[in-house]
Amino acid sequence: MVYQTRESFSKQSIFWGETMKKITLNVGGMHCGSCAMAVELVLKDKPGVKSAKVDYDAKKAEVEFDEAQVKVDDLKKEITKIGFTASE
Ligand SMILES: [Cu+2]
Repeated sequence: MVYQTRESFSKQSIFWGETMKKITLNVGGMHCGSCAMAVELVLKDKPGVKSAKVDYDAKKAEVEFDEAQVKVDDLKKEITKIGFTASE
């Protein structure tokens, strides 16, 4: 069955609550809104990332992720992989 039981759903929620982290990264090298969009997309694509919001004007990326699945360094790596810089 593809349906999730109520039990497994609540377990998952507890799990998320314990290991969820929200960080803001400084992103360098963006020169327009589509750069920001590209950064946002690679972050969102990363398993374990719950949400990603990149502010082009502020040059910052706000990422909510599950520390049990993905590390800050992995997120930074994804950003540098597509040609930008990332620092905490
Ligand atoms: Cu651009």
